[in-house]
Amino acid sequence: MASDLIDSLRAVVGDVHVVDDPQVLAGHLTDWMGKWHGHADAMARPADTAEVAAVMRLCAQAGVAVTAQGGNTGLVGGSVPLGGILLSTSRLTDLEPVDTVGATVGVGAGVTIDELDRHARAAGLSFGIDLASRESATAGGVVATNAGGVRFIRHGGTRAQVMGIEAVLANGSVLRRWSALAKDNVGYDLPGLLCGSEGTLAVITRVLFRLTGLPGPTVVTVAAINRVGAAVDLVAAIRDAGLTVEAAEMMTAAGVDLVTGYGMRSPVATPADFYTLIEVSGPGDLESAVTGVLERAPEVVDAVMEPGPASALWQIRESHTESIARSTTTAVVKLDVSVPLSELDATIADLVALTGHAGGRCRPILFGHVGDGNIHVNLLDVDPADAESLTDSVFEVIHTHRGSISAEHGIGRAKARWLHLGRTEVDIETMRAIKSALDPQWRLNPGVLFGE
Ligand code: 2HG
Ligand code: ZN
Repeated sequence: MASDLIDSLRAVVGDVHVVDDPQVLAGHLTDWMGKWHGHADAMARPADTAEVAAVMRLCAQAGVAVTAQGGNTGLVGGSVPLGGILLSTSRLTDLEPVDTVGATVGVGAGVTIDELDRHARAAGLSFGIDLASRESATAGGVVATNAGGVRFIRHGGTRAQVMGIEAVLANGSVLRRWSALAKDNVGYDLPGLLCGSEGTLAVITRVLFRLTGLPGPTVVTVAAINRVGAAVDLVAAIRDAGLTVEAAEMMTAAGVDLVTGYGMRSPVATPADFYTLIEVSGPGDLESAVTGVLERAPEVVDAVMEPGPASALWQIRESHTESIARSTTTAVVKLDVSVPLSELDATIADLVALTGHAGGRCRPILFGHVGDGNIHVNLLDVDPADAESLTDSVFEVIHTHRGSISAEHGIGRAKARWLHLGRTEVDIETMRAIKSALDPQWRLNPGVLFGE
């Protein structure tokens, strides 16, 4: 790369904010699991949208690739650069005052989800997206990936929270759609398009989010069950009792065994094949109401209940990803899939048959957001030579059950090869046409979504 570009970047963002020291850069060239590796000539840390625009103009003139990186907590290699300039959003951290009447807030792309939620809570509101990586994942990152998380069942995904976006296009133009109006139906939904575009269409610099009310007191229950569909029935029974389901998760015996090995407690005394964690809010005596539902549920083998949301029961569920990363002997194969709720039992049975009994090809740990039909298929100890064919087989099962190959993590680099399983030819051609229109040189986040 021309050292001229590096010099010009330094002139724009300041010397210390252009990092080309290989040792410092190294930490940004791999994901947190150490699974995806990349390279970049330098990392630029612009301070605001104007500086991002200047960086993008310089890279456009030089014909150099740009990959945006927030908390780098993604699970599909989407923020690991393949050459060019790594654009860090770490300095885009401003928080506008919360609009408590309209229930919105504008934030910089580099603000973490935890900071954003605390900011909203200080004003009596909350942010509808929550995920285990909340202290590192950023506003720009969750928007770029259209992240789901544990509150999807209650508030929908990130796209449902986005009212406006400020983003810099590949040529350096600033696109600003920033309307806090509840109704504003003028033309294409560009914020909706950029949400989930995984850094391939623009660099998101600021986001105007919709906020939600605080849920009030909640209880968290973990119920032991021997069929995943029993969790779906339990969610329905809780709703029938006039209560609100704030989250509905599932874990397996193997997953709970794994995390208890890393110091987590067992959720219930009676072992079972599956466990569902459900957080509930509602009026009146919540504990008695939930106890009543649990007692009437025919397939609940055992259950515990604690006040939420800070319950240690959540730690059992949320420590899965990290425990898996620590325990696997080879790069974990992570397949984040979804199926219709009616297909959950049959899908799990097929996945267990495929991964658990196929000659010990791997150690499967399944968990996820059962209320959304979202299963995180984690395959540990996979022989790297077997990873692709195992992935093919899992996706075949998902296809049979009318599911999606990516429920909430996106495509990134990990699933680009399988994009055709998730979308039709015309759909992919349309996406490519949009990519070419906004990024004619295909310089933004190379390798992601469409592959190399
Ligand atoms: C979660 O739900 C995340 O905890 C991570 O989406 C899932 O590690 C995974 O497979
Ligand atoms: Zn998840």
